[in-house]
Amino acid sequence: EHFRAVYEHAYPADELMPLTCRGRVRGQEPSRALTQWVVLNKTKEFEDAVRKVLRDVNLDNDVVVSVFETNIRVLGGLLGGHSLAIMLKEKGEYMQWYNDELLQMAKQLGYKLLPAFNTTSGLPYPRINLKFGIRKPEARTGTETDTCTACAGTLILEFAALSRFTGATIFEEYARKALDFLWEKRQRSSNLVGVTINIHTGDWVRKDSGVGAGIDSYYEYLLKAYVLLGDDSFLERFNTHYDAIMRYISQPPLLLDVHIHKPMLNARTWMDALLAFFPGLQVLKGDIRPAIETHEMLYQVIKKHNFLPEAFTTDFRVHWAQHPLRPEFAESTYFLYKATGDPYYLEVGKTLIENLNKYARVPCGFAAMKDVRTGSHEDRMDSFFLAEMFKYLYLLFADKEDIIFDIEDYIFTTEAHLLPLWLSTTNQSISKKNTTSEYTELDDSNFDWTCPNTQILFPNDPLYAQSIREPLKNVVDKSCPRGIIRVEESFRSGAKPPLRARDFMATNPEHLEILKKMGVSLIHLKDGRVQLVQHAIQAASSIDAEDGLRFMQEMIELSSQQQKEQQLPPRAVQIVSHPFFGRVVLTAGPAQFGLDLSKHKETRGFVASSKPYNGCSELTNPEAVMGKIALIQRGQCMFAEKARNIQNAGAIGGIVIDDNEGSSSDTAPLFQMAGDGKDTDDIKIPMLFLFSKEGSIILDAIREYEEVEVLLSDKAKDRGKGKKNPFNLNIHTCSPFSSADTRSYISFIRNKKRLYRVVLYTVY
Ligand code: DMJ
Repeated sequence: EHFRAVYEHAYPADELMPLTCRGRVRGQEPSRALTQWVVLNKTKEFEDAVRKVLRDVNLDNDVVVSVFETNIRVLGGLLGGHSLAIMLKEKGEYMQWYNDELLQMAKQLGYKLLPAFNTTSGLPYPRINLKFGIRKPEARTGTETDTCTACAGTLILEFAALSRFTGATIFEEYARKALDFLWEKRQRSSNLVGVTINIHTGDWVRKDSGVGAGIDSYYEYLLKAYVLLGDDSFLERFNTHYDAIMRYISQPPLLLDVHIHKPMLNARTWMDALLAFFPGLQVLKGDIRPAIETHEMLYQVIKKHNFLPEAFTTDFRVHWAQHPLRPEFAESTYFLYKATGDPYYLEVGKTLIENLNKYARVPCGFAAMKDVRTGSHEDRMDSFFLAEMFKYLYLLFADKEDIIFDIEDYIFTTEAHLLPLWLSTTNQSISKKNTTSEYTELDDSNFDWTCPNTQILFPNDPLYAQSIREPLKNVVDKSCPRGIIRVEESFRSGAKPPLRARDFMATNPEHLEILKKMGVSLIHLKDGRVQLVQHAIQAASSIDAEDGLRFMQEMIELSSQQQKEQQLPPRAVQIVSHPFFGRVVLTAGPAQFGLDLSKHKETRGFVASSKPYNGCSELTNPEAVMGKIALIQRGQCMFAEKARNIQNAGAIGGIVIDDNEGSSSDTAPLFQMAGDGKDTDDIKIPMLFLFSKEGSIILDAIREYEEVEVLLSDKAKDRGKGKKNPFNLNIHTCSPFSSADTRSYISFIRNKKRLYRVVLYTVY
């Protein structure tokens, strides 16, 4: 149904904008959702989709694209489409007319990407112009110096497949060269790689290292390159990195970023949503226990916030509130189900589907969550939602006979396109001979479990996975990490540290001396923040170590207080009339005056534009806004003045819409509408602010449906089923301590500029 919606409302644009039911155009690239039709057993639809792509797609557009995204989404989509097209053709019923046209298109695209590799390192430039290539004036790209590790290290599957399908070896050679370079540049003592690297010098630009954003699929492609191409050197590299990941980054059930040079040092106190793919990769590696643990932790975060927030803290609070419908968790759920056969993972999948239907479904598709706390939406549905999320969820519940081919004969690319495993024996002219292995013998001690089989892994123990999950049952909601208990105990004495957190100055040498004595080290982060890490064993004495713990605890409290002060509570405008029925939720900014929606019941009403539209003088259409929620344009007078004018005209609420065309809460920070410096107690109605992009969704709705009813609230309410509001925001009281006994850390904001910027946003 939703693939059809894409074709109906968006085609030939790349993606559907699900709130406005329009196509999102970024250049006429091929449809990125080809392979799904075959997996869903919609062979006829696949055939039609291929014809459409061949008829409508033009790769010669003057558009600057990401080499990484174009590779995984477009090239991978074409190659996956080709793989399934030839499989169907061979079966003799469908695609009989097919003559490698998708492959020819893939080859054309492959050649268009090659100029990006024109660097001394062999690492590709991050962006390329599909028509003009790179570094020419009209290309508008080619001056970049850095790229991310995943950007340079996620090419080998598609590029090798292209080489092996066509016999043109250059693609595989280039992808191998980039991988060889990254391998050479790994930090030799930790065997970890950083997040970004200079493509000319090979220096690490960001020296933090995790398994999420910026690195994720580099690791995935090393292991999958081994599976697809059968080349041991990829497995050796993967295993070396994997050991390092398990030693430093994996702190079960958490996966925490560290510094490549000092891998015992955590680089952050939060995790990003992209790392949710990692349990799936661990299944492929055969390391099931930590996969079950991390997956369970992630599932509890999802149960708490309905979706995996883009980033969440070590005590499972929201760090970045958006959720662009990422598929990684569904992917890991699918692989864990395949590995364990435990029906628990079907229940997990069911919850994912229920939450998608309940919170993300909108009239034209599924909308990304702008803020999981308020339930507000963004007008986007990324192609990975169709290519990956739908596919993994479908496959999770599919029986073998539901799929018309044997999926075990294929490998999933990072975008879940399918490449056939028989490629390993085809056109292998550039495989092993170009790679030099540092190993004489392959360390495969942990590799006997490849393609996990429940019989081998946990014979006669159907409760194996459950027994690993059980101790983690309350990890998110009820239990605090162990470290905090020690601190609380030490606090019972009431003693105070020799240096109080609130007095601490990072530039005061005496303070630094005290810190050192307490075993606390201080790191200045590039973004202006300061990170404190305590190693109790580095303290001068056990008493100093205890003082250090007290100091850290104070600092944590101070930091979370500061964060709370800076946080802008977003509000929600929900369109509740036909055909939206509460399914479209827009992120809104609050006002420092008028009815506080976090304390009062929501306000519901039909909307009406005020006249004058800026609301800066007495309204000339009071009869139109009476008893309604007035729409007013930003500008020309104070927000409070607008509020008074619409209130006097009898409005029950107001929505101020930004006058800066194109502004959006996707790109601009939300702010609170300030009063006018005088007493604003006379303003009794609720006032919310929408950026222009969100505002135009309401204005468009009025144009189309005339009568538009909205709900102003602090978070989206249940969609008319009379149930309690499903968007619970649980405030967790644990502090972000590491569970390691001797280590605690905190990263806090002491950058006055940032504070000042936030203050600035709150004034009119
Ligand atoms: C996908 O495009 C790919 O899986 C990529 O490797 C990282 N994640 C996105 C979707 O979240």
